[in-house]
Amino acid sequence: MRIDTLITDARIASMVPGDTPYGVIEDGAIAISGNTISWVGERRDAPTAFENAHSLEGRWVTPALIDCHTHLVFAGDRSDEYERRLAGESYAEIAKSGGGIAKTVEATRQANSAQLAAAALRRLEALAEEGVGTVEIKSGYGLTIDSELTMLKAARGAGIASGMRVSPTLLAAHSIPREYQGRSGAYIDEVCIPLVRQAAQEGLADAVDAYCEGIAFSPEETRRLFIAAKAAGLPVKLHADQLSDTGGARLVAEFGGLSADHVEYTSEEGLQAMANAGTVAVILPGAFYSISETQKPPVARMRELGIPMAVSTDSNPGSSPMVSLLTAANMACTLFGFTVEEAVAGMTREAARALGLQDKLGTIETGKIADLAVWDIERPAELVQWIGRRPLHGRILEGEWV
Ligand code: DI6
Ligand code: FE
Repeated sequence: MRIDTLITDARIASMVPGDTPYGVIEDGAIAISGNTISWVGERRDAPTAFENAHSLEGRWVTPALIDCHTHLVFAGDRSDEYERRLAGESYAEIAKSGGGIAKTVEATRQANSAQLAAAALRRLEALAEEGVGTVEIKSGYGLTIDSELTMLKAARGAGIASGMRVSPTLLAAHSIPREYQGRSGAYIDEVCIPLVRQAAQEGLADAVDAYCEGIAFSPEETRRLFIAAKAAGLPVKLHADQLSDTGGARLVAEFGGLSADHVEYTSEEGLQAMANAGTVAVILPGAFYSISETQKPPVARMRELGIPMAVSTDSNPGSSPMVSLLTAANMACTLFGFTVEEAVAGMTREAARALGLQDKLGTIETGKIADLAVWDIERPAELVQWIGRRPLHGRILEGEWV
C-alpha cells in the first residue's frame, strides 16, 4: 500500500490494551495511507518507502479525543438557574417549576438552523483546541417534529463547518413539552416515534437516546421508544439513573444499548446487565459537579465487573455548562477515582465504543481512521492533571493536519 505520510520520532500512546500502560511505543512511527493508519510500530522497523515524512520531534501522540455525550446545539442562556441553584433550589425543583430544559426549548424553538449551527460551532471549536476530533451531539431542545429535525441538521452543519466528525443522536424524549403536559405517552407516540422513523429513513441520526427519570419519561415509555428504534434499525443509549434508580441502565442493556450515561444511582442488577450486554458506562462528572450531586457513580464496582467506562462533558446550558473534555477527565479522576489511564481511555477507546465506532476510531492501530492528537507534554498524565491548560500541538483528522 502506498504510504502518504510517515510520522516519526513519536511517543505513541496507542491506547491498545496490552502489556504496556497506554499501549505506549516510546520511539514510534505511524504510516498513514489516505485517511487510514496503515502501519504502527517502533521507528527502527518502519517502512522505508513513503511520500512524505513528518517528525514529531519526540512529542506524544494519542488518538484524537472523542466527546461521546453532548447537548451543544441550543439557543439561549440559563445562568439565572445557576443563581437559583446557588440559592438552594435543586435541579429537579427548577425543572418542575417550568425552568431548566423547558427554558432552553423556548429559546431553541425561536432559532433557525444556521443560528443554532453558528452557536454550536463556537463550542465545537473549544473542544477542538483540546484535541477532540469526534463529538456526539444530541437533539432534545426542540421537542416538535420540525424543531428536532432542525437541531439534527444544525448538528451536522456545525460538524461540517468545524471539520470535526459529528455523530448526531435523536433525543426527542428529553423532556415533556408544555403542549403535552400530563400526556407524556401521547408525546412519545405522536412525536418521538414518528421522529425515530423519519430520522432513520433520512439518515439524520446515528442513535436514539431518552431521559428516563422521575422528571421526564418512565421506563415503560422509554421501552416503547426503544422498540421503535430497534425496528427502525437505530441503536439506543440512555440518560440512566442520574437522579434516582429507575432501572434505566438495566433497560438500555436489555436492548443491547451502546451506553448508559450518568449511572450515579444504578443498582447492582443494572450493573450486571450492563456487564453482560457490553453496554458502556458514560461518566459525566461535569453534571455531578454542577448540580452538586453527592451520589457518585459506582466506579470501583464497574471496574470489577469489566464494564467499559467512557468520560464525557455532557456539554449543555443547564446541568453541565462546560466545553472542556480534559476537565471532565480530571474530575473523573479526582471526584470518582478513575485512574489517569482509565480517563484517557474514556476519552478515546471507550468513547469510540460508546458511539459504536470502536472498529474505526479510538486507538492508534493499523486499519483505523488516522485521527490523532499531538501534545506538548512529558507524560500522558499531564493531560489530565492540569485544569484549563491546552497542551495540544496539533490534530491530524482523516490523515490530514488541521
Ligand atoms: N441530563 C442531563 O444531564 C442533560 N439532559 C439530561 O437529560 C441536562 C440538560 C439540561 O439541563 O439542559
Ligand atoms: Fe446529557
